[in-house]
Amino acid sequence: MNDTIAAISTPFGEGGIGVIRISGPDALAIGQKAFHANGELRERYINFGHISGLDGVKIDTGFFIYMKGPRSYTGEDVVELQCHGGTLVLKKALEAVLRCGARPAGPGEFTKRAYLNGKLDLAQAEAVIDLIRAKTEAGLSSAQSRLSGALSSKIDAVKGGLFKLLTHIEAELDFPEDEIDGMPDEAFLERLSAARDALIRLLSTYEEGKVIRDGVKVLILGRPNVGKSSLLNILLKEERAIVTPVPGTTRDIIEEVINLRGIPVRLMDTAGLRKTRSRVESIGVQAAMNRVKDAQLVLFVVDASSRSFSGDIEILRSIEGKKVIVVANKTDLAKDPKIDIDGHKTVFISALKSIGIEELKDEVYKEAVGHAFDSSLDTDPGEVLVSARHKIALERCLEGIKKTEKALRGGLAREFVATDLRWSIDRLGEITGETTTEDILEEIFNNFCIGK
Ligand SMILES: Nc1nc2c(ncn2[C@@H]2O[C@H](COP(=O)(O)OP(=O)(O)O)[C@@H](O)[C@H]2O)c(=O)[nH]1
Ligand SMILES: [Mg+2]
Repeated sequence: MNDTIAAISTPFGEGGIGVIRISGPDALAIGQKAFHANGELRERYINFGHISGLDGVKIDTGFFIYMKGPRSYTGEDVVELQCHGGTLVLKKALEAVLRCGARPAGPGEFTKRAYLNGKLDLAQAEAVIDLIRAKTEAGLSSAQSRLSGALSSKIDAVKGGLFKLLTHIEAELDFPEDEIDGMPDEAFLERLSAARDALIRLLSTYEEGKVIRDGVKVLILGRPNVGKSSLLNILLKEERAIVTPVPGTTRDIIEEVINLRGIPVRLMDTAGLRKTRSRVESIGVQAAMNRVKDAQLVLFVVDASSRSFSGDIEILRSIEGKKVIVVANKTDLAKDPKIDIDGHKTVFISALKSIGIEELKDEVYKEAVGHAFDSSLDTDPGEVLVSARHKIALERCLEGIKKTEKALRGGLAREFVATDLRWSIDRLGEITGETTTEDILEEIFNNFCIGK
């Protein structure tokens, strides 16, 4: 962290403005070599001037913003250069900055420095990337709430409780002759179980949190001409897939992301499943089946007006074990349709007449999240667990607490109780970053983009 890093922090491509971020002990000196202010440079002020290389040739006019550490994103001296957001302009401006002595920043390196300098804890740093990638309101507010420290303070509260217990035991161990009121096992166990309950509660939100952040993959499957593409179109509210009365129209897989009751749903429309002599179509059929494994939910579309469902049932049985909602389409053509396909949950719709679509969305939400959609429900988005890494740490902490309880109940020496407890506390520290190993840090920040 002794060197000074620089990167283009705005996305690649053309834009109104582009920003080059420089961070490190020499940020100001390097920035000043590449930028020539029209007046006297001031800190935390938008300084106008131009960027040029060491050779003095002007690259672009722009602004120079200097944030002296620790009052900056990374906690170090930071300079941000704004110029026009052209690919070549930015490339040349960055080259100039690098030639003036900065090193190209690696992925997530600015945020990593912010973490190492204590501007953010690890859970907050992870929230930064979720915030950037959020696709729905729910995902965004979850990331914002974690970035402001909601999850961290929850973890810290549990950790603080466990830590108090640990200091108590350690005091008993260190000063056995002093009359420290030993905590009775009962009281000890009570506090452990409070911590355990808090962890279990948090862990129970993981399925929902994961869906809010990562979304779900939903595969639309069924025989030809049942209305799969029509269903995709109506869910998308646009004519994305070609719809014709000719069976076998869709061959490629068509993928689109929709916002369904706040969760990002990746919808995949596929070729109708049938035996076919067309080479192109049979490749499409194979491609559809290949996607089954990957999908979290299958919308299996059938034609409600048809007389027999044996062909549908045959296909459904070939994907046994998958989460399936049967979508009985074309109810406008069927009077009083009653369909029972191997007892699968069935929603009746008409993609043509737009009937039953809201009910279908509710069912998809229920299957994906695990409980019914309720717009009046006002859960704090920060109280939802979204990361597999956090989940594993919490589960291990839970294991540690159970071991501690067992050690206490079994009357083991306090030393052993203390060891288990300390181990559990360290697992919580992995979430906020106090006890995270270097390779895990690497992995987390490598997921970031360069410039962040
Ligand atoms: N009556 C009626 N026709 C529909 C409905 N949904 C789709 N269709 C028609 O069924 C035919 C096949 O639809 P399409 O979406 O291409 O089916 P796919 O082959 O499963 O993708 C088209 O002529 C659609 O207009 C519906 O709900 N009611
Ligand atoms: Mg189709």
